[in-house]
Amino acid sequence: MAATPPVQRKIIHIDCDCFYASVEMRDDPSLRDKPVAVGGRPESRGVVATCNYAARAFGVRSAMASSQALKRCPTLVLLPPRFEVYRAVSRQIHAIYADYATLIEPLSLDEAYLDVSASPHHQGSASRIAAEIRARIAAEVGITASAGIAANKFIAKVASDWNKPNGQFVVRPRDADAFVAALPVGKLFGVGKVTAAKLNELGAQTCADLRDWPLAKLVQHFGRFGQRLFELCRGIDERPVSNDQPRRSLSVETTYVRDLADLAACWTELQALIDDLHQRQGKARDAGRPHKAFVKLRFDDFSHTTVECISSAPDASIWQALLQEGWQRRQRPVRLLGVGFRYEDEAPGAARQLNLFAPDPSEP
Ligand code: DCP
Ligand code: MG
Repeated sequence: MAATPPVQRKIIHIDCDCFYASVEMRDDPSLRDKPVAVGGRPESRGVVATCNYAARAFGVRSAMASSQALKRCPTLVLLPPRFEVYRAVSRQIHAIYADYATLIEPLSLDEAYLDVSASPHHQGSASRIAAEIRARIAAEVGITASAGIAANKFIAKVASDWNKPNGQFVVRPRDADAFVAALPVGKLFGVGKVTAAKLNELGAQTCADLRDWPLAKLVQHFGRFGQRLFELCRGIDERPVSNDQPRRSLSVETTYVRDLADLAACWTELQALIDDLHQRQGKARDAGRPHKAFVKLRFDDFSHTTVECISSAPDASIWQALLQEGWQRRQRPVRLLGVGFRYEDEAPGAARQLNLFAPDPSEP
């Protein structure tokens, strides 16, 4: 007999505020009132990994070229990343989470879902549990975190951004319907920029707009994902909090100090990346058989493109064809190349890290 799920779940999504930058401000309090970013140097074509909220006020953002960030904010303090320190801090935070829930799904170094439906703490009040976790992170680790509390993962994740930084937001079950109705479609889990633009073009700006669409129309435009959209725009998300999720993608990429001038130069570099990818695939015990292979290119004008095909064991000719097609699309010098595999059932934009706490060979 299948187990019946609890009537009402209590999920906390918790996410540290400007994580790498917070750790840097903790370790050097003189940075607190300055705009701070962590990332690569502009001379070596570095990008911003993250920045504090003072820097965000100048328009600095994650993944922006550092040169661009310094243009927007000339007083920006740009620090090199210290990944070992961030990993140690992450371990401390995840140990605190473990005091409050047995069902924990880590999403990244600074982010996790906790299912506290059966928690004995604070008479089961998820809001009070979240507040206590955040207070302990502040006191014991020295950085701040924000939390969202709701009956499912999708709403909890959106809610954790609501009172960020250093805040929390509860969406009670009776308020969930109105909360979701007002959300722009881009907030839906799995809806990236491209899908959001397509939905907007088709006339849906908010989840309320999308609710007017019959299921058949959603499936017609978005295939299998249409069914998910139908549920999500109504606030329905039954995904369990799971600490044992299958891998969805594996990739390696490199930004080159000097642009790769032509297709031949790209192919030489791509072969090294493919070797690296195969090595990582060998080490990733949770990686099954890939479903698709992809090649990603970023050009000197920062435009980028990804080409993929269905293949579980691509040989050199397949990789070469993918590269060639990507290159043909712009025919410009290339600053970044990436290769990767996708596995079945990948939710868009949901790439998982290889292992949260292992050294990541793709890091600079
Ligand atoms: N990160 C990165 N490159 C990105 C995005 C993030 O290297 N494009 C790193 C740096 C971040 C950390 O991951 O500190 C956590 O990512 P988040 O998306 O949670 O961003 P932050 O914690 O920095 O900021 P926020 O306060 O918005 O959560
Ligand atoms: Mg964060």
